[in-house]
Amino acid sequence: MQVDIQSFKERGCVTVSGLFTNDEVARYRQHFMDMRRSGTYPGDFGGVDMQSNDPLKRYPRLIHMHRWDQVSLDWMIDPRLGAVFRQLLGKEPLAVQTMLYFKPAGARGQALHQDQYYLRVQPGTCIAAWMALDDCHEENGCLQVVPGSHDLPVLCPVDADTSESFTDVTVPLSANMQPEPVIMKAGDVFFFNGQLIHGSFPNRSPSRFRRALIGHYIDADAEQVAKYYHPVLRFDGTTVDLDVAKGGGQCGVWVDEDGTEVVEMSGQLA
Ligand SMILES: O=C(O)CCC(=O)C(=O)O
Repeated sequence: MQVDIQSFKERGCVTVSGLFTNDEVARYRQHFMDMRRSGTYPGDFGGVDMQSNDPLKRYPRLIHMHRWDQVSLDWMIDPRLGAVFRQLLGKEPLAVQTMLYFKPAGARGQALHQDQYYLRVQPGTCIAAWMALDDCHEENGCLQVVPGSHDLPVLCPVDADTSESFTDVTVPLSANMQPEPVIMKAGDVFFFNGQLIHGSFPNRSPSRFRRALIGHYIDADAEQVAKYYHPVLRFDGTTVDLDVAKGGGQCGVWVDEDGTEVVEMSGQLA
C-alpha cells in the first residue's frame, strides 16, 4: 500500500482511503454501539445518562477499550496500521491508547488542540490513527485540522467555548491560520502528527452519528510518555517499559515580531 509520505511531512497529516472494508466497519459500528448501550466502563468519567438532553451524556466516548476488549486491541495493533506507521515514521510504532467517539446528532465537538499536550512524549511526539466509522463531512462534525501546524511547539492552552466543545481548553491560532475540514468515507484512516492542531465542530445533522475509532501511538525511540498512557504496547501485543513523562515545562504563545505573529516559548504549562 502506497502512503503519501510527502504530504505527511509537509502537512503533518495524510488520509489512507479504504484501509478497512465496509464489512469490517459495519462490524465495528455494531460492536461499539452494543458495548455503549449495555453498560458503563472504566474511562466513563462523566457517567452515562440515557435520559439526558446532552447527546454526549447518552453516548459518551469510550477510552482505553483495548485494555479490556479484544476487538479494540486487535484493531489498535492491526498489521495494516503498523505498515502505514512504518512508512510514515521509518521506525517501529508503539501503541498507547484507543478511543471511540460516537458524536450523535446535536453533539458538541472537541475544541482545537494538540495531542502532544496530553501525551508529553519525549523525545519526539505522538501520532494518531483516526478511522471514520461513518462518512464524515462538515454537517456531522468531521475532523478539522490546521495543515502545517505540526511544526509548532506545544502551545499554551486557553479557555474553550464549552457550548461548542465538550473539552474546556483550546489553542489560539495566528491570524493566518484556518482549520480545514477532513472529509472522509467510512473505512478511511487519517494519520496525523501529535503537534498538528485539530479538533471538531458540533454535529449539526438532524439524525446522523459521526463515529470514529481512534488510536494514539508513539515511535520506538520515545523514552517517556504521560502516566495515563501506560502500559505501552508493541504491535505484537507485548509491553515495553517506558518512563513516565512529568507534567509542566514551557509552552508557546503568539507574539508580534515586526508585524508577523511568531511563537515565543514564554509560557508555562500547569
Ligand atoms: O473526533 C473528534 O471530534 C476529535 C478527536 C480528537 O481530537 C482526538 O482524537 O484527539
